[in-house]
Amino acid sequence: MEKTFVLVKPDGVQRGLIGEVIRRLEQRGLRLVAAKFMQVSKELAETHYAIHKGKPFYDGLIAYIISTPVMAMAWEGPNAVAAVRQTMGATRPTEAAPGTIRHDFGLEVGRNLTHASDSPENGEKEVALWFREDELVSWERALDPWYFE
Ligand code: DAT
Ligand code: MG
Repeated sequence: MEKTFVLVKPDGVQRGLIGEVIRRLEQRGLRLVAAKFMQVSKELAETHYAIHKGKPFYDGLIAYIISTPVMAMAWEGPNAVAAVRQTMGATRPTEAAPGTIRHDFGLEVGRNLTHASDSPENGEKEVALWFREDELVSWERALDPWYFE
């Protein structure tokens, strides 16, 4: 089953939106695999965002992500990566479609509330970066056949 990594970033946590993000992903039919409320270390933040190193927004991005706790999660389902990216909306809240989290709750790219993996490969990589193998729960939901064909 395809897995994707999701963060409720510090602004989402501070604004009390952890439940809203989880609600939307559950409602969509995705299955929770792991969750951890945590303070991010600078080292983990830099590894997670290594691809953006050197960009003008990089230092601000790292400072933001380590500023206060985050909710880190792994979710799975058919096309989990694409489905979750769609639920989050475009990176810039003003470009995100109405009905997406970034549209419905956000204004600025540097306060866009959530992270979600952008490809199945990065989903695997990011889940492995943020969670130990024994933190991932493999389970079946009674309603799975009504979400997964
Ligand atoms: P996404 O989070 O949609 O995958 P990304 O990987 O391109 O977007 O960038 C990671 C984060 O960095 C993004 O959520 C917010 C921040 N960011 C990206 N582009 C930015 C910009 N031009 N100015 C400020 N922050 C930016
Ligand atoms: Mg990204």
